[in-house]
Amino acid sequence: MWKFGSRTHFVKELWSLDEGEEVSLQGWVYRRSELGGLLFLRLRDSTGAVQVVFKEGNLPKERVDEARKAGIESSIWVKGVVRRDPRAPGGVEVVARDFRLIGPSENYPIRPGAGEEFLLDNRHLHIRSTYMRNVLKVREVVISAVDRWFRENGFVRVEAPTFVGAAVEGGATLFEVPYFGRKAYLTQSSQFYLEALIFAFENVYTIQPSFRAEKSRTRRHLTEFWHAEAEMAWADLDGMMDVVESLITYVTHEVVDKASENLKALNRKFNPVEERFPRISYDEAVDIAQSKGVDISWGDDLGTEAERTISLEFDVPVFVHRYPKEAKAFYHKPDPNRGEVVLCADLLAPEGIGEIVGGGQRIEDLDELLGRIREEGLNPDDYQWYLDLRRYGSVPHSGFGLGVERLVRWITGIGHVRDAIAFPRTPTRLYP
Ligand code: NSS
Repeated sequence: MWKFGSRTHFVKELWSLDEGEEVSLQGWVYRRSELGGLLFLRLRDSTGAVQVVFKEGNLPKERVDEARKAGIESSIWVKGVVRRDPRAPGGVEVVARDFRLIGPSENYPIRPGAGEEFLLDNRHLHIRSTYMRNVLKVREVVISAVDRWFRENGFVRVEAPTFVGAAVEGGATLFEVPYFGRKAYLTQSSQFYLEALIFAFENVYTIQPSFRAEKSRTRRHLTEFWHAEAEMAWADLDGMMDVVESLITYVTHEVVDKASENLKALNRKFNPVEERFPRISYDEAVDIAQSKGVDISWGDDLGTEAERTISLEFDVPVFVHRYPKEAKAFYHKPDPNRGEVVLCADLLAPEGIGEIVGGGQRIEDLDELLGRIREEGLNPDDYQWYLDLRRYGSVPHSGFGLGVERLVRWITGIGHVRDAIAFPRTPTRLYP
């Protein structure tokens, strides 16, 4: 005897069952139609969707009537038998023998053709869509792969605070929060805390949100994004690029291994990348951008347009290293062979995506760091603990930050980083 509310199978398991086998399923109504006296409900669970056919005679009339009332996104329980039918999507359907409407849903607001803003206002519902579920599944595989790569390569996972007292990446994008009569900020990057933690663990990483008050409305900026950051004692710029290269290579292989169905459903043809990635200097990058007509002069940071242009020149990720000192934050170590540039590197993803990783070698000398803090007009008092790291056993060290949503955007081929996160935060979006 069946027990109401129990589930014997997930949808994805149906395809390996024999014709006539009895199953109980739970899920949501994904599509519905009626044809020639037959009711068809497509039931979706977390593993897939299957067509369920209701025919009077196979189950009591009141159960069929109950099923008729099940609107799109109602939650339902069905018992039935597996039937192979070439006319059913995927070649398998379930012939209903019993039914319960568990949570009704009437006039589900999301319909085909809904506009972008409407979908964002209804993100709490839209995450159920095939599109969002596929993108978010790729995201989950990406985050797990990043975590696994670090753990398997000798990094210790750590966490840093969200409330902080001073800027890492420049004051212009700081979110200010009242803090018991003082000002606090939301962290822009966990880098400085990771720099402190290398003295305990040498190689550390974290995966947590960073916040930027970016007013620019672009396809690659969120005000809250997930940041995978790493810091390594004794590593130089080349060592840092080697790590980024292995990490990204691994993640792309994992996604193709574990989420190929999701990429296919997104119509995305994506091939895993192989080490090594080209490494070009900022000077070369500016030459390329200028030769393609981008308005940029030596000394400017590479903007969206320059990055797009450069990344379109390569069909693999490319490192751009040694930017002018003025274009980068104060903590970057100047190149000893060429004082006007710093030992940093950004990784640009192909297809016009642009920067997905930023990092480099840090200044390890106390006086040099103090000098740079003063040069940038910052207050050394705000950075005393950070300066202490140079007072007590300083070491050469390097690290980087990877924007999770930007990486997911590239891998999935979606048009905007906001779809790479379930509940995006942008200057105009705080709901849902
Ligand atoms: O500003 S970064 O280039 N670098 C840092 O924050 C360093 N302190 C990281 C470190 O060395 N530990 O940001 C790093 C990455 C960047 O390449 C993007 O992929 C991502 O963080 N990022 C963003 N993603 C989405 N939205 C916004 N606003 C954003 N800003 C940076």
